[in-house]
Amino acid sequence: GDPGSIDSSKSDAESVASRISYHAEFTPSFSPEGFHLPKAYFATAQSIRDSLISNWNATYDMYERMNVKQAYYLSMEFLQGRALLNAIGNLELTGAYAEALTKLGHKLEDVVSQEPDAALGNGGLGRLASCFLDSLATLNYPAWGYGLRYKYGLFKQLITKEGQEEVAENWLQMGNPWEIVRNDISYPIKFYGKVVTGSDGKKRWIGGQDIMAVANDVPIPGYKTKTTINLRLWDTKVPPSDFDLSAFNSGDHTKAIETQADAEKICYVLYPGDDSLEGKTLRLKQQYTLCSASLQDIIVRFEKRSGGNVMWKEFPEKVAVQMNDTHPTLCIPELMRILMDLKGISWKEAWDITQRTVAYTNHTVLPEALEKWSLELMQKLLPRHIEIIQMIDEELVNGIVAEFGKSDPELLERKLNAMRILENVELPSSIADLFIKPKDISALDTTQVSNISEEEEEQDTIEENEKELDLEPPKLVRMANLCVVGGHVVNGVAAIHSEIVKQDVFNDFYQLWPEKFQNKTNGVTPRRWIYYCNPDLSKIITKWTGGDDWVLNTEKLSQLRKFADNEDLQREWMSAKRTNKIKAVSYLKQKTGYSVSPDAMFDIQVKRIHEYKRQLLNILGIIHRYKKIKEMTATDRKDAFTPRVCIFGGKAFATYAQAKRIVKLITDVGTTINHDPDIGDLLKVVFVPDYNVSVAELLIPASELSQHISTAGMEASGTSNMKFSMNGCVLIGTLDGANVEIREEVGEDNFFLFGARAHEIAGLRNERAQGKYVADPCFEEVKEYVKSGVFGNSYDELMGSLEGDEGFGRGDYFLVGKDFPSYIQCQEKVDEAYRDQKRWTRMSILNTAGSYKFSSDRTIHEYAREIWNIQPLQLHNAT
Ligand code: DL6
Repeated sequence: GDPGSIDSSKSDAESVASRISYHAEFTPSFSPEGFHLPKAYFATAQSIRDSLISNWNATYDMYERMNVKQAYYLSMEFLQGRALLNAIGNLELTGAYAEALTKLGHKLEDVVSQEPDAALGNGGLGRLASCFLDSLATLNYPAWGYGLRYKYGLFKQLITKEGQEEVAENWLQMGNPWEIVRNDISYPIKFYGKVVTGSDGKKRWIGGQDIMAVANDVPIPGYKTKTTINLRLWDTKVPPSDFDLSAFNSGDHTKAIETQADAEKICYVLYPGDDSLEGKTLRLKQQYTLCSASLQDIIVRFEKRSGGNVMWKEFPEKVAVQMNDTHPTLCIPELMRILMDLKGISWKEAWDITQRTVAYTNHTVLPEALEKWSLELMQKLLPRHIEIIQMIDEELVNGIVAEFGKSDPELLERKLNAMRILENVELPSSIADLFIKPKDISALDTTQVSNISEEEEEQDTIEENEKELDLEPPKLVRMANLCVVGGHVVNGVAAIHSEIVKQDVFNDFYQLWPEKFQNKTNGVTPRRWIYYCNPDLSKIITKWTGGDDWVLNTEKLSQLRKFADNEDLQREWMSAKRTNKIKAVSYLKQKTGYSVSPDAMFDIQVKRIHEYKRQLLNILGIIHRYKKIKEMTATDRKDAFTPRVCIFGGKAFATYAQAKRIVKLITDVGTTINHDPDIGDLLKVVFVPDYNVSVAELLIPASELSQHISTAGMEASGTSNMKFSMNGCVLIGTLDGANVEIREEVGEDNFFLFGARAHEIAGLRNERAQGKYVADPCFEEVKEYVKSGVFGNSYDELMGSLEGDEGFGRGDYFLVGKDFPSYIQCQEKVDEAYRDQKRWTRMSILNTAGSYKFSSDRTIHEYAREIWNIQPLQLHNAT
């Protein structure tokens, strides 16, 4: 029979069991005998995939027939995690699947844990994209994601004696049951070559290297809805005709497969090392592949849906393109190129269409993370795009001159320097003439020139030439500026961050176009991040809020507030937390070898390792605690400190040496403390290797305290803070990113706040640089302790970074020392609060209750209404 349909003569579980058995037999990825766990996982996934495909088809068909406006979320990262539990849960088949698998000899949870994480991302930016897809599908918004299908993801992190080591993450090794290869959907992608002007005056980009991008679709099911949207991931291949058979037959096998490897390597890894020119070229090729393939696909769909009557100016009424950070910036010149060179549209109209179509989300204010590409490299790889970018820059320059006039050359120069897309590139001469400074004019004074001997003049010229050779600054393309200019909306990802975007990072643009700037505070999906990852807590929430509709309407969570002191709820709440802690205890034992006590407070910091996120502050705080414990008598210790298990997790970028040193310090401190017989259960420090979505799903429900302690103003939002709060974890943090809004919602009594404020940071750095800084004695002591080698090494570079600017010194740019005393004091308050378990449980409940604003459903409604202008469309209404 049809394996995709449920047989109504059988119970759901029987029907599911027969679908699973069908796939085990007829969609085999394994040898026929046996039904071991990996095979059970595959057959189970394939059985649910049938339902997803039929819903996907129905959803697509409806969009096609109704010709609705669709939003497209372009992102270099999607951190999807596992899909199986989410899919069967969203289709409301969890019970049937659990029963069916039991009949077949397995437990659902064992089958589910066979699935490798789809780790096509790095951190918050990629996980946000995945949460957005979940909300889009759940809320029935017509929208798709576009990304790249990396064969190896980022990397797998091993923790060894040396600290972090990276190995390839071969997540596709066993195949991927969730992807559907669309061999009929592929687009040509060109690199290099040159631009020629045809006799009709049209520009054509010819020659160079041609590859193909092939579509792989991952169905994204909404929760309790038939709507199933699409994540289309591009894979790169050579065009079929490009295999050099004659080279192969003549024995030059390497040459024959070279072109193939050159195309395929584009989709090998996320963020390949970019220190070399080759690395930079590969990254740019990745970005262009994503933009070009996705836009070609969107345009084909638009043309098809327009029937025979394509009205290009209506494109923005059918298409919204969201650029997730600057990685997809090339959408702007690519859309211009397609519209002008391939569709024959004028510059003016193409620019209007482009601007109305694309919008840009900024996810970082770190200057080093704002992408700039070498003009020379782009000119080589994408010659036509550079012409277009130069033209956009020229129009921008003219606009700035028109706006700020020519009367104040200094102001004009400042504006041009801040806002131009091209950096260190000459201005058109008509404008450059405005900036001849008095000094330059005197240099033109012929009477002076005539006083200089020819020899001296020659010498000067040589020096000038040398200066030019040595110091000529590189010509660059500023992608963020191009995004701001080319898009109709720029948004930040939390209220404080959006203010910084307006007042600082893009202030000149904000003054010119205030209406472009918006805030969209991030959110996370309550399905994955409460309902599926924390079933025990979910049952309690359902019971106390009177139904499970909180999963869709998180406002309902606020009803828990009135029961925060209720003893029954408190008992149930603590018991759920304990169950989750016990699960975490066995996971930690299995992954790290350390045994930790479920009676201790679980204190967690999991996120990418970065100096601004200040894992260093956390570990120095732990060292301070360790030292104090050691200095006390055994009885004093017990009274003074609350037992804690301090858990860290996160990847350091492979070439980020300082971050890797932080990982090393944490693991070394763990080795010392965890083996110290004086300490016992009073303090444990564990670093969980290879942190990913699935590890987060296990740790977050078990957490009691979590740390979000970035230098104020530097964390755009943070999203794990939201997940922790939802799961009844109390936060310790600075006033940064979404912490600010979380604290407002959960109440200041239920958030441990410390540290300098964002507006104080610049002043504090200045003071520090001028030596006007009073060192905190405890901080100095802790640094000396580390330097003395207690943890096996003196950590010169790491400790040096916290000191002046000599030697290893970096002047403590992230103000770890400045915030250290208030952090330690705040941690003392945490210890005290935890000792009163009633008080702590109340804080925990109030965190969950106050977290409802941070559902990505809320965020997606805001994007849909205020940026994309798309409407929800439910399948059964339309059919
Ligand atoms: O907006 C999602 C996420 C924020 O929550 C984090 O605060 C922020 O660090 C992260 N930004 C990036 C930027 N990377 N780049 N490029 O990952 O975005």
